[in-house]
Amino acid sequence: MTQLTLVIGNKNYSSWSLRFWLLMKQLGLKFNEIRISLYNNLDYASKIRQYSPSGKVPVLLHDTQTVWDSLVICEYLAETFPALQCWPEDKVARAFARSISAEMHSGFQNLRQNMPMNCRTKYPGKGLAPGVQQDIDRITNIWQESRQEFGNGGNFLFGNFA
Ligand SMILES: N[C@@H](CCC(=O)N[C@@H](CS)C(=O)NCC(=O)O)C(=O)O
Repeated sequence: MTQLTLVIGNKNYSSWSLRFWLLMKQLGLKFNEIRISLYNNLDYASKIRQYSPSGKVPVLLHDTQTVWDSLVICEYLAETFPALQCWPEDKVARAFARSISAEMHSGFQNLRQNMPMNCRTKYPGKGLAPGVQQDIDRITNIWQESRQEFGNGGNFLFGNFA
């Protein structure tokens, strides 16, 4: 019997955390959740370090294995549970999905810095610093292209979720 635990921050403020919680829920995986409240107390960093060598969340604990950094967690889940289809089945769609995921993982710094996530509220126009609109335009473009090229089979960017 394998034990999966996802260590995350606050789902409202940490998009890194929310993404993996959503993915694992959507895949129907049974997992424990350890939630660490980020930034609002002094010892959150040492709590994260109990689980994460990088000092960042998300972290996946699978039996004795520790897996950190979003894209690697995604690849690990895909390898460990191949029947769940973490990535699109079609090779061309899969390459596109991996490309935009990597682009998201390493990019959009202007947007990240100036418009941090907070799902509970709206601040229209706040944080529209130089470069932010270009990031937003690129994301819109990614979504449109994904839907147009690969979205026929369902309502997600690549059609059906899995
Ligand atoms: N490259 C990492 C980045 C993760 C990341 O930046 N996580 C933030 C969550 S908002 C974090 O752990 N911040 C805590 C800190 O920097 O002290 C990944 O892809 O998982």
